[in-house]
Amino acid sequence: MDTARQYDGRVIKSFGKRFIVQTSDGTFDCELRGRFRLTSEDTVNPVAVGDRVAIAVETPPYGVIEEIHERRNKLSRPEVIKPFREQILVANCDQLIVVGSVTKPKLKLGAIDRFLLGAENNGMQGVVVVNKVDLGYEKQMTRARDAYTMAGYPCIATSADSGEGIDELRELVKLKTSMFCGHSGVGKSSLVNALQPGLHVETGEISESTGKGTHTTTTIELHPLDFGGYIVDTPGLRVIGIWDLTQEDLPDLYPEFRSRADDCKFRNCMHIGEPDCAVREAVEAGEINRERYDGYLRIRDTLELRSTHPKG
Ligand SMILES: Nc1nc2c(ncn2[C@@H]2O[C@H](COP(=O)(O)OP(=O)(O)OP(=O)(O)O)[C@@H](O)[C@H]2O)c(=O)[nH]1
Ligand SMILES: [Mg+2]
Ligand SMILES: [Zn+2]
Repeated sequence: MDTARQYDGRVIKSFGKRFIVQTSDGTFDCELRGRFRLTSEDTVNPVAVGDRVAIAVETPPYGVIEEIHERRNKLSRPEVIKPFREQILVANCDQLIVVGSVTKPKLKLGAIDRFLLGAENNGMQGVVVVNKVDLGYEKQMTRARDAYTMAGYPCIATSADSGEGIDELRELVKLKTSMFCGHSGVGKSSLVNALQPGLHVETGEISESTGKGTHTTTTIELHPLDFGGYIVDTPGLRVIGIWDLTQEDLPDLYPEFRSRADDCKFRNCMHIGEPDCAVREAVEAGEINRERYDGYLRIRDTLELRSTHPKG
């Protein structure tokens, strides 16, 4: 006789073959029904942190994941050991909160742009947070505001130390799933702790490919917020979610280019010097931020053309 109780829940943490699933009735320690284990050869983890799942609980606190609900989006990377396999870092993440600091370390718009590309490339809302405004450096804040509000991104000034902007940030993350990213030392963990004191975020190990073969395991965790929503903290990374990009993909990932590209003479205009390019004209007219545009050219230079890319 099947006396198991059924719940819908969210995977908030995983340890190898075990998944912690949060439900309206608390959290359960779950494993997978056998049939999920042998899914696609191309995927490392058939169930990812962030997945919405149906579970059966017979002997609390243990349960079994019976079904994975359709994913709205996912953020993945090539698996470290077998790079042709996909490793999903997080599923169903609404926002990428891209954090920079006015100083210590100094503000790098190019770094923020790269993370925003990761958001655009994976169907997440990008949000820019410039932290440590208690240290002054108003010019840096203005520089960021010019670049990102013109591009259409929310851009807020915060200080985890003084509390400035924390209420505004809390409104932005409320009832959503948000992943904090940005270079090391900008104050991601401090902001997460300021949002919900006592959350006591410990960042797991997650490393990026350095091209030198130094990798470690990945531990990503969704922290439920008292006021609704989930937060994922990450340790300093340089990129996220753009490992498969080619030069041709890039223009579409800049909202302020996207909205003008229809007015370019050429349908596949890359906005790099073609005649009658509406994007270049907007840069000249001060309607597209020049630093963003120059950054676009620099990032483009680091990418391959599709014809030379495995995905081509
Ligand atoms: N003045 C000032 N210092 C801050 C602020 N936020 C964080 N810090 C300091 O900056 C340092 C780095 O903060 P963390 O929160 O650890 O930065 P992080 O982005 O999580 O860094 P990683 O985990 O290494 O990626 C710590 O010494 C914090 O005390 C702020 O708003 N103002
Ligand atoms: Mg941290
Ligand atoms: Zn153009």
